[in-house]
Amino acid sequence: MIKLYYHPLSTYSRRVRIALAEKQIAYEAIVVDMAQGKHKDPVYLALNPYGRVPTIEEDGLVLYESTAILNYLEATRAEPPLVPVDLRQRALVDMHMKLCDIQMTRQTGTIVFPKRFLPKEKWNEAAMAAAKGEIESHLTILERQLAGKQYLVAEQFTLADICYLPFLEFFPLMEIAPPPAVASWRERLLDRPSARATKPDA
Ligand SMILES: N[C@@H](CCC(=O)N[C@@H](CS)C(=O)NCC(=O)O)C(=O)O
Repeated sequence: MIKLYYHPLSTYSRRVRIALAEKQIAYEAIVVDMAQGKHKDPVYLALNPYGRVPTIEEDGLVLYESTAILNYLEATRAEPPLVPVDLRQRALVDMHMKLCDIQMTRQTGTIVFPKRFLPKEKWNEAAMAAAKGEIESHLTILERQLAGKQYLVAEQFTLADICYLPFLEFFPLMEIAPPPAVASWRERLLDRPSARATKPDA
């Protein structure tokens, strides 16, 4: 059985938990107590030398990096499919997964981490404003790509949507008002049972 090392508030872990839920894969969930620094404990570092979550372990294979884990789950458990059959569409899924990590995730962390975990006097407000601007520019591009569509690629919920989903949760906290097609895509994604089941409490 797959072991998943994760934290309930971790966005990247949530990607993996959503895919596991969508595919109804049974797994052993192991919380890494990050508040206690357990992700930097030598025991965990022996598994994932970067000291981050998520990590999965199956039959001696240890895998980290959420997008690599998503691709592994898809390659080993094809049903229900979370990528299109058509190879050109599949390539678009890969493109969007990559772009999510380049244009959205770090910028979201720059705003959300201080807002959730640091006192206001420790916020780097210039960096936070710059990150917000980068996200808004990215959303302008996504808006054009999502116009008239339900999902990013091939009218199908895919790994590309999963990559974005946990980060879309933070628009209110980031005070980002998404343009209309992004807003309805966001609602559609956050309403999925797999998203509801993995929504962080805090
Ligand atoms: N690129 C990694 C990012 C994972 C990541 O940064 N996870 C955060 C929690 S959401 C973490 O473990 N941070 C602790 C650290 O960087 O020390 C992935 O896609 O899995």
